[in-house]
Amino acid sequence: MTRIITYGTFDTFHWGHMSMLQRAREMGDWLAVGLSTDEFNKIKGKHSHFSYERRMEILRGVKYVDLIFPETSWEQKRADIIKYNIDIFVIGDDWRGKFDDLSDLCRIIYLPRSADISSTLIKNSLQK
Ligand code: C2G
Repeated sequence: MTRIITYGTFDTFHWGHMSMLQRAREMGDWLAVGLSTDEFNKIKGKHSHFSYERRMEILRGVKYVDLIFPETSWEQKRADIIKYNIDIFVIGDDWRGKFDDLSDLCRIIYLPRSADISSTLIKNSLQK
């Protein structure tokens, strides 16, 4: 059984998020998602339109996701990978190279981001 992990905010859930989760899940048999809490988003310099609870409800409905747990710090990834016995860490290529230090624990794969869609784009259109 190949176990995958990914992380994100998944605000104003859209096609780019779905595609990322689908491609991540198809690399193995089980996908865990570390969902950024509202407090961790502040540390990341992000503000999400939807609360952690709402973002979690949406992710729960995605058939590619097997487990959701809170992402509360930058440093927790090593412990998560060990705890969930992870084989592959997958994230979008906007993070290329940023998590290479975890490569002693598992494979690291940066997948291409979907073009022409983002939470920022959706939020900006909502404000108009
Ligand atoms: N994504 C994508 N295409 C888009 C937008 C997002 O493939 N058009 C991917 C990102 O690359 C990421 C995932 O969807 O793998 C979640 O994106 P975000 O919610 O923007 O994640 P982010 O806030 O960058 O959090 O510690 C890591 C962070 O928590 C990542």
